[in-house]
Amino acid sequence: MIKKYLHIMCYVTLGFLFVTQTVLAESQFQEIMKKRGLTEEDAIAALKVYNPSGKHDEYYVFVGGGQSGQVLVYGVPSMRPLKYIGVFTPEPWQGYGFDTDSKEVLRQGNVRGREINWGDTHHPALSETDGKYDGEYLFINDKANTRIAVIDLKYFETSQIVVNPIFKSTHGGAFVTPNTEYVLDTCQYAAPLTNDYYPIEAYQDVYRGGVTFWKFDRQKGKIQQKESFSLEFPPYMQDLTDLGKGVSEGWAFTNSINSELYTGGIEKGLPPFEAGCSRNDTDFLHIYNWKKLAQLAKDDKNIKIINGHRVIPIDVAVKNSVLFLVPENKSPHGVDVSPDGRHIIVSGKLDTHASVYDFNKIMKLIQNRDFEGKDSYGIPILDMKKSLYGQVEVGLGHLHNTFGKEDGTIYSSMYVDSQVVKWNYKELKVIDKIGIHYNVGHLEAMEGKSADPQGEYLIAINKLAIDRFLPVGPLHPQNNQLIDIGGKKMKLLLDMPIPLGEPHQGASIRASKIRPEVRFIMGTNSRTGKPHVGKTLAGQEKIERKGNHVSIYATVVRSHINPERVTVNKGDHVTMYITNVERAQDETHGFTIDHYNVHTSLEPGETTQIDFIADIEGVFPYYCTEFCSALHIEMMGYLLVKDPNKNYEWIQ
Ligand code: K7E
Ligand code: RUQ
Ligand code: CUA
Repeated sequence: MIKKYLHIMCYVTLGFLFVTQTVLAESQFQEIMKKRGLTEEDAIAALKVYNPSGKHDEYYVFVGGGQSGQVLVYGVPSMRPLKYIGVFTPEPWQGYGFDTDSKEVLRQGNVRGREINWGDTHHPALSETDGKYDGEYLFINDKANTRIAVIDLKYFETSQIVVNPIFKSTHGGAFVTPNTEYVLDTCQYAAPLTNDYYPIEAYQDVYRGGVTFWKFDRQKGKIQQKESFSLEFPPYMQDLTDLGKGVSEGWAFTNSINSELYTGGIEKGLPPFEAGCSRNDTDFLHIYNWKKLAQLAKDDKNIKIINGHRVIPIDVAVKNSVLFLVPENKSPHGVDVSPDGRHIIVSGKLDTHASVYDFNKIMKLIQNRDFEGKDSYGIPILDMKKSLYGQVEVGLGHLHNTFGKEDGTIYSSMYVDSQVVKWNYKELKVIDKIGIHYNVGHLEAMEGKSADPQGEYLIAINKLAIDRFLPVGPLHPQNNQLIDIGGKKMKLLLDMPIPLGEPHQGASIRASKIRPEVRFIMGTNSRTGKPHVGKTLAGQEKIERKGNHVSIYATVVRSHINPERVTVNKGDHVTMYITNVERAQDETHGFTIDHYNVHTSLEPGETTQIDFIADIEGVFPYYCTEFCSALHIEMMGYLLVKDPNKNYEWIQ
């Protein structure tokens, strides 16, 4: 009995404590909200995105860094930035472009002999297995210089850059096939596929567009240029692409602008380009079978070699029934295949309607050879009405799409209306709209372009920020907005300024799918993933001279650079191999030699190489650039460069 009584007393006391605590917390909440001018809705949004110290995010998001030529990685829902990955542009912190190993990667991106030190990154694509993200690799395009880069997500570093051998402009990349057999990049502005000059009058006859299929070898983690090929398209201005999956696996879809084949000519009194290229009511969606094209490309009789690259001409593709066109509303932008592969959604920038094509209907027309006619290059054109599943009025300036978790859910960006519109492409009806700040481009629901969308959150990747942040002069940061899509109505949660460049597409992936290394196997060249030729363990440090080539095998460890003196002759070629022999997580050292424009980052276990000609005489301190211990400032040494033909007073 007494025991029971005690129990009850206990509950009463606990309950009382709980209530007083809640009241206390509530009054504290009220006070903070009042002080900061927050509404209840703001406070709920804050709770949804806040990570206390040490708590990790649920998703990674990779966004193209636009004109920075880099990739930005941040976490969702906190929107905290995690990394800039140097891709097409030197990135000094990571030593990218300042040590020999990374320069080798960056210089793979030389275009026609020219060193290029920037890029315009638009569309990151995650590697896929059965259309689902597997977290192994990331690919990204450079619109400005027709390149694709491979990023190894073991290290979050760029491991390869390839340059398009035939196109002079690309935009529709990177997009991957459902098992990452190929990375696609489509042409944008047509030009001769050879590197020769042809006047603009040769546009219809000689200028061409197309799509490049970069063969990816997952084991090697590299694009295999020799096994890659392209398909030639007419000189319509190709834009974005998506790959079929599920029922449509094997097919790919690329939309285009300028079915008029207009080339402009204001100087001749013709209408400006943008007016001339949008006179027709429709443009063309290209439909092609990449699996069959890959077979065709293996046989020499189906291809022509242009700039050493295998190209399937339009007529070969037509003869083999692997290339078709279907009209689409004029000047489209995004094309997106539904998670099950059955529906193909085309955004019409100049039309308030989104078009939903039915893959089954398209296949039926192709099987029955039920064509409306041919374009001037002989490509069969399917009837638009017969190919459509339906159309929905979504709004103005429809650019891009991403898919939600529930069946048929799709989110579309309205650039002109500054809205994200949630609608159902199966039921063909609009469900919800939310205002965006401002002028949204791409948008990304979690894993929203994979075969297995996760819903939960959506990021609106906006073109204008205007008044959203503290002003920093006329060039505003970009604004990525996080939206809660877990409930019935979309709710805006958070704005994130991006001060790097204009992100276009984002690619998101559940955090548990990415398993990066925290250290390298001792002596690894991070750019190749293989043991570095200059791997040096503690006790193996040495300086070797062969003629005028001096090789230094160095180690760094808290708080010492070994060797701490290096004397060379003016004009010597110096190769310095440095190994960070630390095992502790995050014990990174940096290394630079003053005035020699070299820098490298050495993460635990990594070996990097620096090369330079010691062409300036004098005394050059070198030091560790990363605050690594209480004796970090002491982590230094000297490079001494002397002229062998001079007599120095101080030498005895
Ligand atoms: Cu719309 Cu390059 Cu995908 Cu930008 S593109 S927004
Ligand atoms: S040293 S802690 Cu320049 Cu003060 Cu960095
Ligand atoms: Cu090593 Cu500072």
